[in-house]
Amino acid sequence: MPELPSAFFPPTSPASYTRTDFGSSFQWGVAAAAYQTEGAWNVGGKGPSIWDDFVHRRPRSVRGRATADVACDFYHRWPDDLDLLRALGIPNFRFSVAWSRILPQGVGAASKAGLDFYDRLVDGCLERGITPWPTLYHWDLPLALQQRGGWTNRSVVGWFTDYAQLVAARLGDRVRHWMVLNEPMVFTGAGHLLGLHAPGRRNLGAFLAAVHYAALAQADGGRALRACLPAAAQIGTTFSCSYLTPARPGLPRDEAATRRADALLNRLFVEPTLGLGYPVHDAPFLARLERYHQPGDEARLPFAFDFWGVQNYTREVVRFAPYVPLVWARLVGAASRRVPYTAMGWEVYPESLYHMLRQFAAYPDAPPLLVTENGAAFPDAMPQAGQLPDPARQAFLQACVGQVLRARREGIPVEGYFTWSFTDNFEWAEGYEPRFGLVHVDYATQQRTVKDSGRWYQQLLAGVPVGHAQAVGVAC
Ligand code: GCO
Repeated sequence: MPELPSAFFPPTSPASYTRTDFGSSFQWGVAAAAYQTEGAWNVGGKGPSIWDDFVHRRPRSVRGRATADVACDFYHRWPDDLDLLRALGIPNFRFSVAWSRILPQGVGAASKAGLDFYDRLVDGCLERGITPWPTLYHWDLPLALQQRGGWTNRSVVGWFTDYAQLVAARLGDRVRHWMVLNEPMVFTGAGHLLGLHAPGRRNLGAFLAAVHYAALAQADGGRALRACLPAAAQIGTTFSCSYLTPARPGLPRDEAATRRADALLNRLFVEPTLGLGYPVHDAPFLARLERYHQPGDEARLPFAFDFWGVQNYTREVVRFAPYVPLVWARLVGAASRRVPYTAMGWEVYPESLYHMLRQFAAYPDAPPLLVTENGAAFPDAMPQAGQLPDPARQAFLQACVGQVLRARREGIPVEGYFTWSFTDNFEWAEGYEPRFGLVHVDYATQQRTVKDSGRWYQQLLAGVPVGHAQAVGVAC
């Protein structure tokens, strides 16, 4: 067995642990998303989404001119993939519902085939003893709604809540755990300010409008679900976050830049749900969000979620930047070039997860936390004879899960951990090159091969102690 890279293990990560250390009610799972895995982009009456449009109309925006027209073909292969989940002993599966598969025009008549697909997927999970955790919006807005302004049109809030209720009415008798939005900071920022993701806009006004309407949709979406789901339903939403540290600690300009970046990247969508409003105090340009407010909005932004999904991959180092307007800050990467990086160019920094759990848990009214995404892309070899050693990913997960245990031991209410991702999949503007999966996908044949990191997870879930030094390699 290849040795696990020791550079990945901060001294604060326990050297080994077992599933029992987390308690019997801790939720273990894997996460995935519709556009990244399903394929079948125009099958079964599905309408196009902004991502279908983005990859086809602006192919150079995606590495390798890749599309997710087929992706992992999960739409057709889900029974086999769920069988594999069960074989690995993974009890919870987070996936997303593609809005335009259910409502090809975003609003109006629902597609029977689309609703049936998710109905079968939920039943397929339950039949195998796997708990389904759907997310309602993982970035694939129906194109028909984009043509009406998408997230920059205030009507999107009502379009979204109608869609949420439609899904809840169909699946709510069997699905107990729900997530409203996936990482609103990313789809508003990368999609409307940076132009890196669909719908490819680079416009401050569009970004601010999208932020405010997404924050309203987040809370109204929660209320819409609450209104039509059984009382036992758990309603959450997810937030992207990175632990931020100043490039030059102690230098007031960098410290202030770090606070502004924190307000924007980590707090923007969290604090409105608690009734704290937007973090304008630390990022004054956010006062411009008021332009999009209407009377009554203040009261609509809070919603008492049953849990928050914390999604963390790395930390960021922040430096004062006099030429970056509004936020006057930029992310500069770790000072030392000798620290390890993932294939996404993200610093390997497992303690980031612990720090973000602490930061979120520190809000007086914070609900319980679940890590709904965490993982890493590293270059993988091709599988040989059904095996694929991926010591870097395994080490990263070992260290990050250790940081979750560290948080729990300090009394931070973190109640679950979902790895991103079950299989390799379409990584947005990065195409298929970064591979995050516990399971390798050969895109030419759709063959799945469990990586050593997947076997490591299987062992952990089977109750076997896992540690820095432990070798893995049990067949499933
Ligand atoms: C996100 C998304 C996922 C990504 C993952 C790796 O966090 O960006 O939820 O869709 O694929 O995070 O970048």
